[in-house]
Amino acid sequence: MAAIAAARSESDLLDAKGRFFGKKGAVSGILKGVAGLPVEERKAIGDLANRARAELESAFDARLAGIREQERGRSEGRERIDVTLPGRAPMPGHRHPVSQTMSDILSAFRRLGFSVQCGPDVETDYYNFEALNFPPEHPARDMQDTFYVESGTGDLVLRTHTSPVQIRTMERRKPPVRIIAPGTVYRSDSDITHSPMFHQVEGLAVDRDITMADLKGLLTEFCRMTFGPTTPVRFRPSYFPFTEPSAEMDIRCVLCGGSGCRVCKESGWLEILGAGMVDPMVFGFVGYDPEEYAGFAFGMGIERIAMLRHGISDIRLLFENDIRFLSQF
Ligand code: FA5
Repeated sequence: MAAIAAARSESDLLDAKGRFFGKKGAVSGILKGVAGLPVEERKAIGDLANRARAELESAFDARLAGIREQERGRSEGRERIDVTLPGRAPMPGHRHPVSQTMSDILSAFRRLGFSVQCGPDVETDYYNFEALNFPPEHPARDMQDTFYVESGTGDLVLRTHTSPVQIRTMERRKPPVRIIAPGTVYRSDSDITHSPMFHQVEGLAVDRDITMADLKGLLTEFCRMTFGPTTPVRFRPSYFPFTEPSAEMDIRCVLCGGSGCRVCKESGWLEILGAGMVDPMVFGFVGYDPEEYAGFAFGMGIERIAMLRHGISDIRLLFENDIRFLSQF
């Protein structure tokens, strides 16, 4: 009885049971010995021994139930859910700096009277190049290092710019046209200011009496809205097959303030867009009369603008998806 009472766990208790009731156990020994007793003692000793065994067995069963009950209580205590503890708040996300910049740019142009148009990422050679006055084999095609898509016909590309949306829009509509076209574009480019996949916003305005002064005025106003009224901007002559004359627009490097750094390649300026007056050849492809209408177009790189706004020195940071970097914006 003392051994049963002293057992602290189920295995202690089974040990004790083995010692008394096992083949060579004390109780088993007594029960076996009863048979060898003189007849007159056999009945009395036998009764006593059986009673003792029954008492021990029921003490054993009671202790076993008690130990199991205790263990259940202990594990329930360990596993209990405290419904009064505060929950774990999910980390709130926010828009990627490229998406933020994109939507700011779109809303600036919407306020300036432009509406949004989209086009496909996988384009035909005709829309990406030919209708934009890049004839086959023309050296201007080398300005954009193109990813070609295996298509059997050999004329599909991942669009290298958003300019094909100009053609798609003018094919569908008569002037006046005032659209912007945001989207993803692809080039085989990779360094601290160029990535193989990036974003552009295209702009196109066609109407009677549109001049280069309208283009300069619009883009200067856009830069004021996006970079603040005091950021210096400049226009440089440039070349695109689908605009004539063509220009590129730079803003003062916000990382070095113009003194020269790795990002602006020591020039103090960062190119943000290409632009120009729509070439009459392009109007020929879409059936607009160049004697009646004139237009301007521009295309800007969104990553470049996000980098300038936030002082980011390497374009690749925008695509590595390191939360420590992204959570700063
Ligand atoms: C163009 O893509 C012309 N379609 C722009 C245009 C539109 C000119 C309408 C005239 C009229 P460009 O190749 O220069 O031009 O690219 C435009 C902008 O995209 C650049 O100023 C730059 O900001 C950005 N850009 C170009 N390549 C990359 C690249 N690999 N990674 C990130 N940004 C890039």
